[in-house]
Amino acid sequence: MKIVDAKVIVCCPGRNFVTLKLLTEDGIYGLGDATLNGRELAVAAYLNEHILPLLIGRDARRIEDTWHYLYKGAYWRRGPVTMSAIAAVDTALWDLKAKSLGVPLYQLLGGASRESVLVYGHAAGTDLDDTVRAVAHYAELGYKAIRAQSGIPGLAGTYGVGRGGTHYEPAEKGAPPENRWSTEHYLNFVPQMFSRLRKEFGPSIHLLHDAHHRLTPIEAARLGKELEPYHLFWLEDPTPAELQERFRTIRQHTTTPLAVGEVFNSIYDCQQLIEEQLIDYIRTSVVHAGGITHLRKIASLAEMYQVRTGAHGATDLSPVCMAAALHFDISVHNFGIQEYMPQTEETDKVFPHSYSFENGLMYPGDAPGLGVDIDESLAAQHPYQRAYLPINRKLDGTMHDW
Ligand code: GCO
Ligand code: MG
Repeated sequence: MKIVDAKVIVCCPGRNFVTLKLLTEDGIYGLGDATLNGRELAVAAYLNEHILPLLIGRDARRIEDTWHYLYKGAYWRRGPVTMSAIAAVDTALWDLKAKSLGVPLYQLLGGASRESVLVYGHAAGTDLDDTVRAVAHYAELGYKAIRAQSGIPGLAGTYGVGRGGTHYEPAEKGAPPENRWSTEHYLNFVPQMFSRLRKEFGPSIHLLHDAHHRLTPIEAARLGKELEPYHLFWLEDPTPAELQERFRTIRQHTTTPLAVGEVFNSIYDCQQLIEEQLIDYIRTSVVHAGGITHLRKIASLAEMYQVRTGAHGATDLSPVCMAAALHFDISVHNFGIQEYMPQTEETDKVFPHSYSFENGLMYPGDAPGLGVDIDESLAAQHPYQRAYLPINRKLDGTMHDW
């Protein structure tokens, strides 16, 4: 099963996506997502200039060997650009292998460990009343787990607050949008928000919150402690995680479960967090953490320490990644939850897929491989448009995490 052709498809059906398509001599093709939000063309160039020439003529069945060939062979290891490029190749090879055997991918990953995949959606409002309405809307749509974000009194525009409806897209065309930040305003507001949400929606709905790396460990400890009465499913990215031992401080002070890892790209980024049980959920994704091959290794390490998976699944992860995530989620023993944000109609048309959502749960479907395709002529009608994620400044203008 030799690879005879490989191409990178960059398109913007509402937002930018980078997709790798590998074709074999048998006429079967596989797809992999390579989208790195705001830095898309770097991965496209890495693939085009440095990886594709190495793939032609290789045996598509040798997934593990190809992973190490690209990882060890590059000498320069890790990093989001390299790991997203390797992820795309790895995902496309798993897709190809499952298609060639005529089975949905999860059958090759050990088969289904559960009947469905629990997902959480994003409810966001400009103020507290608006956020209550947004959570109610998601509950009506059947979601059993809802992430709640809200505009903060005294701050104009906060990251994580959508633009209405169920569509949420942080990247913007043109220069990066600038938000203003005050930790004091934020810490005073968030416990009030969850107190209100529990009163309105009762104890059984799962509520989540993303702090988006904006706190110090001791601030995060305070927030986690104050949120304890509201029993969050998780508090996400309370503090930047470059220094993994920072989480010891948070952990000593609070029983609020912690989720971290959407920006990680290798097992080494979360090794200490997992081995010291400093987190409860690991959020690494197929596209940014080296593909299905590497993500399974992270999940296996996590399983030993009772850490569950909770993969990143925002709209900048394409339907190709979503499909791969669902095959991973349904098969891996220590699955926790999957993030899910519906894509725009144009995106769903460019990427027809067999996965489905029903009543707060998702299913990968039984089509061979990933069960997702790309309509290349439609993709060509949506050319790349440069876009950036926002930046965040404190009230005095200092750059801050966002
Ligand atoms: C999430 C994330 C996203 C990311 C975005 C970056 O939890 O879904 O924090 O909002 O910021 O996907 O590309
Ligand atoms: Mg997040």
